[in-house]
Amino acid sequence: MPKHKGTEKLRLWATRRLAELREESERERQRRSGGSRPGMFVEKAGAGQVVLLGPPNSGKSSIVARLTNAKVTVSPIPYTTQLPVPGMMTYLDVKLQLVDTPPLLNPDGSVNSRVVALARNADVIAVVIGLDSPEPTKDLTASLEAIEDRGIAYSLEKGFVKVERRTQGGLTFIYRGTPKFTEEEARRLLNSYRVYNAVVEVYGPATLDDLEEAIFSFKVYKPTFVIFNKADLPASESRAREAARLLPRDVPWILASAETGVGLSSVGPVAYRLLNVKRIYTKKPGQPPSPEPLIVKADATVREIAEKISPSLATSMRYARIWGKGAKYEGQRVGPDYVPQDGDIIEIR
Ligand SMILES: Nc1nc2c(ncn2[C@@H]2O[C@H](COP(=O)(O)OP(=O)(O)OP(=O)(O)O)[C@@H](O)[C@H]2O)c(=O)[nH]1
Ligand SMILES: [Mg+2]
Repeated sequence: MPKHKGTEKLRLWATRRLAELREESERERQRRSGGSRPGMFVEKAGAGQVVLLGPPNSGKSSIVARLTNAKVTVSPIPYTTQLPVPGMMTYLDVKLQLVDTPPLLNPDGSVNSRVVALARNADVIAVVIGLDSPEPTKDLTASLEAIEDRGIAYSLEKGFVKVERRTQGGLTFIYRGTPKFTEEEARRLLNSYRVYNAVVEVYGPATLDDLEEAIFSFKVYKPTFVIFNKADLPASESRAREAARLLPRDVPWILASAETGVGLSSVGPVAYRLLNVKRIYTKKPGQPPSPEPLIVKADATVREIAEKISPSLATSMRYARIWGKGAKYEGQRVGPDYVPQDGDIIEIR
């Protein structure tokens, strides 16, 4: 075992993770043997899954009820929601899945592992804070610390490393910040864990611990935003602003009220932006574009889009025509490496 001060934390994590997996397989066994307890995850639907989490009574269920057709239970009694419930909403012509969850922290202050598992599997996290709470700032800190502690990075600004293993090509470093380690130290740590081929993306002031956590997939990054709910209550805006001061710049926040509906129209656009995808409408020559967009990564090239339609199309394609914001002029002819923009129409030839 390589000697590194971060290793102890990793050991603790591995022990806890094993316990969680054991718990889950036990749950699964019970389910199979006739019980009807749903599994750990909520099956994804639409272009992206947004998991709402936070303290009890903050209004998670109320928001899901207001924005989707899901049957959720809203009540002034804390700890009302006991199981995750998904619902669908539409933003532009994109379907987003919102997931209501039980409170993140149990009554005894411990973290609800199922909620963490849901968040780990999500595409975007929305932390819901109720502005009727005596201390919204404390609630926000507690929620963010709870997920961070369990291996979910909610911001890239504080330092994060992504390690994508390859079968060849050696170690490639991509810097999106200034790490607190040298490349030599990083190589040594990677090699000590027998990682010789990988693309290593470094965000913010990442440390060697961040790198080690990435090697073991302990830490994942989930784009996160905060919904300060109950904006209809007095002094809500100044209380939200106060709490929002502790947020890194890449964690946006909105002020909303599930009661009046005010501010909730921002949920769609903010979640969509954090998903980091784009809508592409495909068409065949001489035909109108597809009514439903294809949802692809924001930086996807024409070739990657063709790949998503069919692998054979990607190999046989010669060029594409493109209409929309990403085109210099309508119907511009572009090559396979071209990167279209959100909302563009492309015809692959
Ligand atoms: N004034 C006000 N009350 C709200 C708002 N949103 C929710 N509430 C109330 O807050 C209470 C809790 O709402 P829920 O949606 O059940 O909260 P929750 O976060 O799902 O609660 P748990 O399931 O216990 O975690 C209910 O009495 C709601 O009517 C709001 O925007 N303004
Ligand atoms: Mg609820």
